[in-house]
Amino acid sequence: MVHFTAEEKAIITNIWSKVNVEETGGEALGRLLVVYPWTQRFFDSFGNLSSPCAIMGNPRVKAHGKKVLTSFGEAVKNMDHLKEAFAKLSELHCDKLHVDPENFRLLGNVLVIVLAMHFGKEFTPEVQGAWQKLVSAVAMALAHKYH
Ligand code: HEG
Repeated sequence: MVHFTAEEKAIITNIWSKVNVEETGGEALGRLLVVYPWTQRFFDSFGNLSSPCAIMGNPRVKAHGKKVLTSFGEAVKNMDHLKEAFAKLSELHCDKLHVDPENFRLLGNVLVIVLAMHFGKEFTPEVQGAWQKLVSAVAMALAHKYH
């Protein structure tokens, strides 16, 4: 079980309180699909994903990115029991959606990059470290129920 210090929790909560889940969620999912194009295979019902511009402007990518990042917000509220918080979603991604858990790590890394772009100087090495730790722990929690 990953342990977060009081300082890491404060850093994560502070940044999260300033995140626009719609904007950042869409941007993170869009960038995932652009940078790792094989991840598009899960979203073939989403319409036009033919170019970076099409992906970043696709309303269904934006909507799903918002849904994913909203759900990620549960991690911020449940840092002491991520496995329990994401158990149901882990089962869903494994049994129904068949998403390879490596994709959770990729999305987490993209999210850290998007946050760094948004927050600029405020995204100090301490902030980066705390967020990297959270996205890695969420990826582990989402992979936990895979069999
Ligand atoms: Mg997943 C659905 C959360 C990463 C592919 N994802 C969902 C849903 C949630 C969610 C809340 C809706 C579940 C429902 O309908 O009950 N996803 C979620 C989180 C993360 C994540 C929190 C990582 C932080 N998802 C993820 C990744 C992929 C993926 C990396 C694939 C590359 N998710 C995926 C697909 C669906 C969901 C294909 C179904 C989309 C649909 O058809 O509506």
